Amino acid sequence: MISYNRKLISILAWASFSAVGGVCQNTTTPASPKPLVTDLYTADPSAHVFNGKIYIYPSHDIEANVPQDDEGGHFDMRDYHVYSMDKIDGKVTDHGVALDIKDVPWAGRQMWAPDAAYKNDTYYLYFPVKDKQDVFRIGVATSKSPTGPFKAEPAPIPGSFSIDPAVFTDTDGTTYMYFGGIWGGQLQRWHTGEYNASLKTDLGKDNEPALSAKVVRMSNDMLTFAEPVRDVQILDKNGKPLLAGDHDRRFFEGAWMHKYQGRYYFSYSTGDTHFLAYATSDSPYGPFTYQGTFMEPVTGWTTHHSIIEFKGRWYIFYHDVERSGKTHLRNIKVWELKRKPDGSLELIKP
Ligand code: FUB
Repeated sequence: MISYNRKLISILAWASFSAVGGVCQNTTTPASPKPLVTDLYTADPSAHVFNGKIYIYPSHDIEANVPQDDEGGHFDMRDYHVYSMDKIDGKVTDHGVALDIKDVPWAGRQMWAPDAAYKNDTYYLYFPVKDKQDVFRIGVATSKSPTGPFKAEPAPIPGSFSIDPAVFTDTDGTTYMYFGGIWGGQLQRWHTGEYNASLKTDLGKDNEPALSAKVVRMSNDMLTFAEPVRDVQILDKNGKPLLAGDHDRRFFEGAWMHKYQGRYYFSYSTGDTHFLAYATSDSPYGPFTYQGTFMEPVTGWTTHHSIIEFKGRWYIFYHDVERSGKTHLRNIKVWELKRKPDGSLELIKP
């Protein structure tokens, strides 16, 4: 019920925002956050700066006529497009289909939120998709161009599971993958290390530590994990792990990592409470200390973002459902991310 009230407030706030035509923040962001793509539905935008240009790797939402359920069956996507922008309020170029599910030999259904990385003179596209047994795995595909087309490896990354890969290369050149998502993202099904298909949402143990996102160092070839995956532990200010029942703060899905002035910022969606939250650490492995919400709910159920620095300013790419009003037909947007002098993130009220 709490979550429905919040969504209602968010929708009313959004309606009044739209009615007055939005607000003007400054000259480097658009006058109001408009959908960046209007001919397709796009979501989960992972943005990167490669060779001085912004590239966006989103999900490509489609109307597949699958009924909505708590496991996200209605998100039945089948390919990826890559987009580029020379500047933040500039033209958005669609580079066409970068990877199609029919070209991933092990894939079954549901191509969800991807991410990309550059190393070894190669671009890597990381993507979660259910295998033919309906278990989410993370695949990797390569290209010599940031816009693809990408060629998928013949099998998922060994030892990978769940969804929402976010790949971060540290200032020392080491690359890490953060991943995971509960409920439809299946993270809870792996909590013993073995897959248990009967766990549909979470573990139902509200007073125990929340399920954690995962982090793993990538091998130099970027195609495999270099070590066993670890938990991304999020602690409160007293050093206690966030609890599973703490739906306003605990990790749900949509991890992202960025580094600012030597600190690691782990940001994520709280899922059923629809916030974007963040936690910080001195290490890419954590433990991370919870810092707060930095974006209030958008329209639509899901909340998924990425954060980049471009020409000395920071931006958040995210999605809402302005164009369709439907949870599974989303549109990506960009907005400036502001910080307080101590590095903490200012709250965005969409
Ligand atoms: O796009 C499908 C799923 O919805 C993503 O993987 C989640 O992060 C949520 O945005």
